Amino acid sequence: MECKEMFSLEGKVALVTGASHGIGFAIASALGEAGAKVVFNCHSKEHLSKALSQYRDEGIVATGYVNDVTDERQMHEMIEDIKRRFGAVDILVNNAATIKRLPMHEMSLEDWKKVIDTDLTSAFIMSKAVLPDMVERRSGKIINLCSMMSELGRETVSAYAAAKGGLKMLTRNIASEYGKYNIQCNGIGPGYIATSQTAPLLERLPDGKRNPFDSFILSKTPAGRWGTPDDLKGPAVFLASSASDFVNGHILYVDGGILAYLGRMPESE
Ligand code: GCO
Repeated sequence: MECKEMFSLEGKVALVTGASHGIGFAIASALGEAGAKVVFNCHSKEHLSKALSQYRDEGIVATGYVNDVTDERQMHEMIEDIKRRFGAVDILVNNAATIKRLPMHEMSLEDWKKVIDTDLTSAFIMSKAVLPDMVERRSGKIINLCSMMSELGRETVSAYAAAKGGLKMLTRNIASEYGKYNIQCNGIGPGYIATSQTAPLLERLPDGKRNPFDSFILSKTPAGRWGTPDDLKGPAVFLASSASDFVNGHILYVDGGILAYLGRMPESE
């Protein structure tokens, strides 16, 4: 198969959860630009209408749903509706996520469960819903949005790290259990990407000085910059396309080199 054809998603139905903005929006746009029919969901009508016009501005004819990614009934209804309108889902991107930054001993069980349900259980719900058709067709791609926190911990993100660590192993288990049906399940592990989710970490201090976390990430990233959602577009098309048909159970870290790097020495005083 020629390389150009290998990376084409023409004729494929791609569903990206939580894709009204940020990383999900960039990934869904990339899959659309590569030829896929883009379908996405989000949790509010406001986000939906804003996202649809932004997809239109990018020349992408996207179809959006407003629902709750942790509600199995709603997810099955959406998958069945997609199947009726466009055909079975060929590419599922489990991107929907939330984060709660609190010291663990201050985190409520409710906060913990909301993060685990949104970031991990939703991937189980969505993957379980699309797998029967993928098995029947002996073809399918599932991409799970993992994280630096699939490998590393840090203060205040216990629930998120547990969810993203679990998502890494769910990725490997789906790959192990369904690889024989020519279904590939891989993960994308973004580094520190400038989005609304990380905005608090980048916010300037009241005196205008650079946020210490911002400086810290720059010192830990060989690329010397934060990533942007566009940095994830190419890796997503790769994992969604035939170019990755023999890649399975792999977490592709798109992190500017953070996981490889001990960190830049502070300037001597
Ligand atoms: C944090 C950040 C990270 C990033 C991303 C890194 O609080 O440390 O939110 O979790 O969002 O997941 O891969």
